[in-house]
Amino acid sequence: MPLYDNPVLPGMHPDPSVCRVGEDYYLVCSSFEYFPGVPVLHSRDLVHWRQIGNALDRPGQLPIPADAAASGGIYAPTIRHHDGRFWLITTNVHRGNFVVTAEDPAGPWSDPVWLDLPGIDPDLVWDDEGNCWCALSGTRLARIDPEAGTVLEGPHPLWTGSGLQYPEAPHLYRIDDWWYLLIAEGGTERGHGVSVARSRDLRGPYEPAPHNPILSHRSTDRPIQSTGHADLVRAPDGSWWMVLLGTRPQGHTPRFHVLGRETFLAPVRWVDGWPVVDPVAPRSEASPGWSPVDAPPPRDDFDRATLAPAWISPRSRPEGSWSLTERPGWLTLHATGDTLDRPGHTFVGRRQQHPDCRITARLDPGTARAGLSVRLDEAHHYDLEVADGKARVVARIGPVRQCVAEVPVPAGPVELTVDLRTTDVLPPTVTSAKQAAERRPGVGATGPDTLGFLVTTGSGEPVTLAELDGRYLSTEVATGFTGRVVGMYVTEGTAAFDWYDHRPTGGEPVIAGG
Ligand code: 6LW
Repeated sequence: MPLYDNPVLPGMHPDPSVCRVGEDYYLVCSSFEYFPGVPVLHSRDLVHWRQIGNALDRPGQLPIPADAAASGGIYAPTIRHHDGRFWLITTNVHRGNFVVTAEDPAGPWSDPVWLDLPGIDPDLVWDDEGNCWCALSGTRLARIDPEAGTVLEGPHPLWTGSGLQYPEAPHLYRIDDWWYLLIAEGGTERGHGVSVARSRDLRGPYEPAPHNPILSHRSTDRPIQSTGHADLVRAPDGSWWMVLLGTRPQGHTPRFHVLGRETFLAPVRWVDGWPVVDPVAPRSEASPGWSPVDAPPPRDDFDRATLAPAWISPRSRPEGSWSLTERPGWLTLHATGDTLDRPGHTFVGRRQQHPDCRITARLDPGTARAGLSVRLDEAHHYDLEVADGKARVVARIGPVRQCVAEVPVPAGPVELTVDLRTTDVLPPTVTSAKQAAERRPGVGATGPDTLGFLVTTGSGEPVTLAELDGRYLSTEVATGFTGRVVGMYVTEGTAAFDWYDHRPTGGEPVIAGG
């Protein structure tokens, strides 16, 4: 049997939900303040995924206030296929829960049908009589009309879990005359876990599994942490699988995760009528449906008429702020705000997907101020930018904004590179010459990674401007639900990007004990 590597969706892909139609799986996850929202991915084997669209790709589907805080926006969708249609329910934390539907999961998806039903993490399920039910965090259950957006009954309390904090992320499944209720508990940090209960009656009462949580990596030294917020799916061969979120913290205690919460895959077996999941391994045996897909090319040349679905922008991407036709073969960006420190700027980026990777963009700055930024949010980003004949690195960490390096550059296109390398995470006290010799170069040897910023002009060699400690662009420092996004931006005038190239450079990340 082939082996697969976890995470199956690296980079910020939290709160995964999956459904199967025939041989095809479709997965969605949270997108928070980013536009377009709710990435939709397709796979034939649950291992190899390709993004086929975004469910919320029209501004009218995704009302996010222009000044919304980071980690607002869209939380925790559920995707299901019912009656020949795809149904997706999710929460816009500024407005409430809503349903969108599609014939084709690649889109277009409908406009939202809003529900007057407070709470997060909505689930959708249909009972044997065709009634539609929505479970929510808490957990609670309401009968709804998903086409009209009306609540017909409830919400009733359902199950409060095994006693850990935040019983949330409910999903209900009809399996062998039982209703199974899968939830997350313990909070989305290191205490996260998955618990399950079952009932003959959808409304309950629910009987907890004898061994809850059925999955948690809390208090272990496993490289994958925070495992929780799961969804179950049955493969065509009858095997069961769980998609779930987890993190890969790096560095010395308290350890830092920088890619956000990622999507992992775990096999599920049934013992005495309960799902059993082993701890999530970095590498496991795949399902029989093994079906690799071509990885997307590492370089986007901006030669197509539309932006690939992986490109995201904080809060909105207004018409007129970007163009692929103004200068064919280039992505032209027009400034909408004068700083990355506040919402409202022009930024087009992608999730950082590998702990060790190198990202380069070719920029024609013209007379603009433009560059490449690695961001967690408006208060946590490192920028490599060109303006006024100079390239500079600017670090924004909390209340501090500092230019840390500056070099003159000739007029004309430049290549901007961010080289992200996981750092040596030996304990701060080096106890042997061997340990000292093994220590890899880099500042912040106890942080998760080091970010090198390089500029290349003409046919010259790359010049390193700065090497910065990655811990300040981690969730542990910035707080929130998102991971790093690396993107092109302009904060003054108009600039054009010829291509953007991102490729993994490392082997397995170096993992330290706490
Ligand atoms: C989501 C909740 C959670 O709504 O984090 O890990 C929240 N689980 O279920 C945001 O992603």
